[in-house]
Amino acid sequence: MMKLYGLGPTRSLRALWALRELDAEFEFVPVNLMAGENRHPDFLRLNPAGKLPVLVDGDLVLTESAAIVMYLAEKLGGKGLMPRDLTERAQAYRWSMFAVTELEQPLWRIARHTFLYSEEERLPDDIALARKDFTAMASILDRHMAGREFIVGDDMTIADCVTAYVLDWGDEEGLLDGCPNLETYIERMYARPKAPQRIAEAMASLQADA
Ligand SMILES: N[C@@H](CCC(=O)N[C@@H](CS)C(=O)NCC(=O)O)C(=O)O
Repeated sequence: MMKLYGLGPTRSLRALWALRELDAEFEFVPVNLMAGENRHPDFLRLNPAGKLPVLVDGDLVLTESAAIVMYLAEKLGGKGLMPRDLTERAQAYRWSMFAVTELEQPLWRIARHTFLYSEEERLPDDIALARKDFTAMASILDRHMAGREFIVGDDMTIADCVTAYVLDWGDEEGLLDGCPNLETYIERMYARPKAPQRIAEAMASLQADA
């Protein structure tokens, strides 16, 4: 059975979303980042970068949340998420890349300069720039979403799995105020019966378990 190594409010939510939408059988293996379990030699053998999520499927050990979503959609093809039409598939790749490079990177910079780097390393000015970068790119997607239910075509695709999570993250940062289409899009996506927890909810359950 496939194993997903992850933890509540992390990018493992993306992989979890794809597994659930595709009705895949899998075991969820929690990795406690706060306890440093991601630095244990056994985990580093799976991902030398010490990051979550990791998917293990037989001999395949796959890192990178977006790649995991794409792999699952290919592997369980026929169950959805990967458009059959080449042009639509190209658009699904395009928007997935847009999410990880244009939307996620500024959010990552905000996280790094807010709490991940040591206090001496943090650059408050970069937070302001990153907020501006995110907002500019989010407005591009907001315009694209006018009149659309999903990012590509008429059904949920990999692009939605990869992007809805990052928009929820942007929403946590209060950066979606000027993007009404994206606000309704994430509400709609997370109302799906197989959607994973939202970041705030996953964070709250993690704190309750601690
Ligand atoms: N590009 C990677 C990023 C993975 C990543 O940074 N994961 C975070 C949690 S969201 C992590 O495991 N951080 C632990 C660390 O960096 O020590 C992906 O999308 O999978």
